[in-house]
Amino acid sequence: MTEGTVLRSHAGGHLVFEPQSKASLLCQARKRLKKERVSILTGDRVDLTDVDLEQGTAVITGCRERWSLLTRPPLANVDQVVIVQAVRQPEWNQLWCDRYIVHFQLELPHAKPILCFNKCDLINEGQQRTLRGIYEPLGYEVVLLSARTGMGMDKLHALLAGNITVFAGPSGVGKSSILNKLESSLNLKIGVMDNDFGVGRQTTTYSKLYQVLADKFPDTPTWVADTPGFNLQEIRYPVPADVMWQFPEIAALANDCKFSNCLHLVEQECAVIDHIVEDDESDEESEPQQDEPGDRKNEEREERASDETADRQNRQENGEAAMADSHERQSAPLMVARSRYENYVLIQAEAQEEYNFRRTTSQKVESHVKSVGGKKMIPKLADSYRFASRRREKQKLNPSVVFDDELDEDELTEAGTDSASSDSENN
Ligand SMILES: Nc1nc2c(ncn2[C@@H]2O[C@H](COP(=O)(O)OP(=O)(O)OP(=O)(O)O)[C@@H](O)[C@H]2O)c(=O)[nH]1
Ligand SMILES: [Mg+2]
Repeated sequence: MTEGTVLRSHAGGHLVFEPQSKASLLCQARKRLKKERVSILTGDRVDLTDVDLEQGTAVITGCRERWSLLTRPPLANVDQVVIVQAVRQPEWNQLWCDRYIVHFQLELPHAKPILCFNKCDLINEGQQRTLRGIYEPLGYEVVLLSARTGMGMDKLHALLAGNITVFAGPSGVGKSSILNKLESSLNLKIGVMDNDFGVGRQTTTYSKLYQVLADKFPDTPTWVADTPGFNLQEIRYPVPADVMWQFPEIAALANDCKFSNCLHLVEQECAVIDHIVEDDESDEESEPQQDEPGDRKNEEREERASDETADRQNRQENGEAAMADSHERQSAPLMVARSRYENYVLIQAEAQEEYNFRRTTSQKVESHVKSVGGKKMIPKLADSYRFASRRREKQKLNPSVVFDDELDEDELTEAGTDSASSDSENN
């Protein structure tokens, strides 16, 4: 019996990589596994028997324990995730970037996500430095990449070696293009941008593991998975009180707040709110490479940049902490960039909404539903709308029995004093 890795899983069977022969086999699972409802997912390590290399088939007899599980898309045994964001086309959206980070930190708590900013051929060095400056000081691995020019590919190779890595990110950011650049033989379908909306077209629709860099790292197979983009409903949120732990800079300050249950939104003497600093706008100081001269947006940007520089000088003169460049930020003590804080507030609100929704539809409420006559389920009504039980009705017939819930407050106190006085009389 040998062990294999499931490369793709669907209703018709499973494509499994067998490491000794380095062959991909088409496998069916034993009926027993289906009866036991063992679900076999892409990335699962499975036991194989009846391996027929000529036919390229085998039978799956068991599924090994998983060390991680991504739920959306369903992928087992993932080591790390590369969150791909486009810096342009579609325009970079920091809120979505932070949502993806939160989602994958929850999905893969043992591995910090790698942030990959693609299409860097469309921005200048100053803007690249700014992106780096936002996330590197927080402990994230940042890769500035261009699938078109090949920029940053060597760094990505080193990070992928020997791991199972998932590439995730919104549609159209260039996930499939990056994988094609890693291994040209993959020939993944590349989408074109929907120019009316400035977004991708969901070209990738399923998850599959691909082997890449086999010539660079022949001893340790390196696997990657391309995934479709997410929408807002698919993003995972922690309970509201735990959102802060997904933002490393906020988590670092959280213990200094006056109240231990501080959510860092409006509370008094909140260490997080006290340490908010304005964003580094250094990228705005130089012109982007590909923008047309005389662009109104750029003029506005220039104006804003000069205002910001003056403002920053003022702040520095006033002795306030300001993040002038990423180096300063790295050595700076605890602080929270305003844009990150604003995203924290929004994600906190979304988590609260999700939490409230779950509370109203959770198992606890469903458990208020009782089954009648086997299958039929009827909702349990609140006490005031329910008929009294027969036993209770019978007891009610006995006038000497008075139920506490039938007395109002005054009567209750009276009943209490009466019984107390009768007790003392008896004594
Ligand atoms: N300028 C530039 N364009 C790129 C780069 N990488 C990808 N693109 C373009 O971006 C578009 C979308 O690329 P895809 O690789 O299909 O994007 P995707 O993230 O796989 O999209 P989905 O499969 O829909 O999730 C294509 O038109 C690519 O040519 C890059 O580094 N620079
Ligand atoms: Mg794709």
